[in-house]
Amino acid sequence: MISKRSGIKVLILLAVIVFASVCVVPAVPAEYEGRVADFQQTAVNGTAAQWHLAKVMADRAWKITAGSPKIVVAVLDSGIDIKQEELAGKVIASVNFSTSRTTADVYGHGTFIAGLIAASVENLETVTGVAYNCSLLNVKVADDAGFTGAEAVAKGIRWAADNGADIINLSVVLTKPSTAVEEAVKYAWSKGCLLVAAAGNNAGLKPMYPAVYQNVIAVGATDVNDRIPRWFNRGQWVTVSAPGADIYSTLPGDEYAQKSGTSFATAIVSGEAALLFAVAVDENGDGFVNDEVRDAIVNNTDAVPGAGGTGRINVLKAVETFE
Ligand SMILES: [Ca+2]
Ligand SMILES: [Ca+2]
Repeated sequence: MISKRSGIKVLILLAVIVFASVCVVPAVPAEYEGRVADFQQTAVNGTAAQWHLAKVMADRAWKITAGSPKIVVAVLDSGIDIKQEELAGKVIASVNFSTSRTTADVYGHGTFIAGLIAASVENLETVTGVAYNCSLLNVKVADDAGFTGAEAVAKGIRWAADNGADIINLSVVLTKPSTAVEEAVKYAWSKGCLLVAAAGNNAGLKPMYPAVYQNVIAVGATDVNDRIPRWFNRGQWVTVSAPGADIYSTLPGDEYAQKSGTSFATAIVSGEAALLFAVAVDENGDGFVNDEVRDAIVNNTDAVPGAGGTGRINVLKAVETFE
């Protein structure tokens, strides 16, 4: 299917390295187990499914802020199943820049991203988003086989910036630079949006786009034991790392699964950003908080040997900087 495409070939992060049905989930460290169980009763292969929430201390950050429906995260992806039980009422608008005929998520990637960011806190048996009170924009840029292109991504970024997005989640990877995408990134940043993008899963050093562009938070992956997955891109251009291996979230049709990839680490950082937008202060008086939120994320990580960027995110530490 790639051969049908002209110009830059883009693959939405097929971050589906591991599915729940076949994976062996590493044990959750003892210090996290109790807190994970407080929020997530579901276990996958005996492990607390959403271990990432406690690992990045999102559950403790919620005691300071649980975000707000006024904070809007645009998910530029394969669409979102707006009827997913965990996402009811979260998606405030949908738009389609892909070649698909529908804004629905046939491929199943965008719904997984949406759940990590905004899944309801009310149904504790399944999934809770890092910023479970926030709202979502369903910006479909990838077709029903998961492929997208620079033109769709650039249009999606501009549409999101013009339609109320505070954060733009880009779990997509272009292997070549694109002036259109770079200009769209600059435009969105100038409108106050924070852009968060995946570093990619092909274990290389080569820059990936749009992650490498200025002011975009480029996200690498860690696992449950704060080790670095072998597939993670290790370039110096990575900004921060977040949990991206054996991550549990929502699929279309009220299904759930565990998957791995920097796509999912990216969504967790977007969730952190959504919490921060609810409390951030425009300290430098430029009219926007995207710069303060970016700095709070980047400067409040935990040191993890080998992790990309400044380390693995810590949502509690970052939220506390605005207290
Ligand atoms: Ca839930
Ligand atoms: Ca500012």
